[in-house]
Amino acid sequence: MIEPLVDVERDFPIFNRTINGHRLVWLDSAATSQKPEAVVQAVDRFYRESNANVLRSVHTLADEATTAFARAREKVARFIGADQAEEVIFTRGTTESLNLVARSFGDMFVKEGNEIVLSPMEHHSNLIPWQQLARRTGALLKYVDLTEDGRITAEGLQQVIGPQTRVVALSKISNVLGAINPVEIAAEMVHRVGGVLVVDGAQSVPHQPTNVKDLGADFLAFSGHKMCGPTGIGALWGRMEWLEKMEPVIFGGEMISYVDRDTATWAEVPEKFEGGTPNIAGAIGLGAAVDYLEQVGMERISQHSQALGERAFEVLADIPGVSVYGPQRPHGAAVAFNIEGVHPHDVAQVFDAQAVAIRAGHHCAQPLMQWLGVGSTARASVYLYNGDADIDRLREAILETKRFFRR
Ligand code: 7TS
Repeated sequence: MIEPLVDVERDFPIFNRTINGHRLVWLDSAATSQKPEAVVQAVDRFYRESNANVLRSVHTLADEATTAFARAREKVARFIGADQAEEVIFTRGTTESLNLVARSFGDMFVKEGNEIVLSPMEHHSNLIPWQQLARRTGALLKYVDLTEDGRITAEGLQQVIGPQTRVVALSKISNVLGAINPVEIAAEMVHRVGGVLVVDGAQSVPHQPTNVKDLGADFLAFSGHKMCGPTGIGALWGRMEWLEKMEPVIFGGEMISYVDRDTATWAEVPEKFEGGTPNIAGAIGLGAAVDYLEQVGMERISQHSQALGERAFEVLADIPGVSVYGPQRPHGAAVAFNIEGVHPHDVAQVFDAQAVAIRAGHHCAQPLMQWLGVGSTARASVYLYNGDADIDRLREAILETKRFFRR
């Protein structure tokens, strides 16, 4: 039996409600995770007790807010194995982080004729910023071939990484296929030719222990809301040697050193990249989420997500008329599937009547849908509050859907 890793009703207020008369089964954590009481309270407490802007004023509340904001950055840095807290830039999330790298690093260091290596399983937020960079610079996009079951291999990477490669941008874990990608191998290859590795950690940072040095990444992007934190906060980690060289992309308050009528100079990293009032409460909430995940233990979460993802894969693959996508093992927390003859949106709707929340659609990965040869899929995704009982409910929901559409 795989049990949830936490006391679900005590830690997560949302699981105390029912939907359509049933206990909620949240199988949509790849879209966003539910929030523990500790995170809700940290945000609430900030607004009730310490609300002030950061880095600006000298009064007591400003000092408290600034200290709490700085502590949140330190927690996030430690959580991903960064050498210095300053290497963590707070952003709105993965999308903004990846746009920042493509705009800033990309416009400075990627030239006409250079190559940007991607995979067909990337989320649109790790595709379109690179497409746009290619259009601005005349660089070329190259895609690594996937194996039949949707894996990236060293051989595949070898074929596309070459002397012109400046950027390799890959997700560590796919939000659709549940594939766990060998980005560490890509790091070695791209560094040999003088390029950088950008890792989209949106689905991996919530589920695995992360150490940016072990990944070999130059940049790592992730979102707070998929790891028990609030929405609207995330981070870009980058190697300081790059961040120091890079130009900001948002100009305004708090990102400058000196301004006169015609010119301006920039503040140090990370403030240089954080123009404007940041999401202070969000950052503090993300710090609380990091504390919560560390209390449970990232190693345990990793084993749990993978075991439950693989269990879901097996259970679904066993049901006649159900196709499951991606590698069987190892398989991450997201499992995409289709029921023969039923549109994924109809699947999700029948599921909702039973309070089983899944996502249906292209999952912001249309090139992957094209690769799979489908228009869309249903997707169940698990996290630390799910267990076998939820997979049973998933199975029942599929059987019910099949009965419903046979009628
Ligand atoms: N990269 C990956 C791999 C993702 O799964 C997502 C969000 C993003 C980037 C973008 O993250 P954001 O926080 O900036 O939006 N993925 C999903 C999903 O699978 N369903 O909804 C959002």
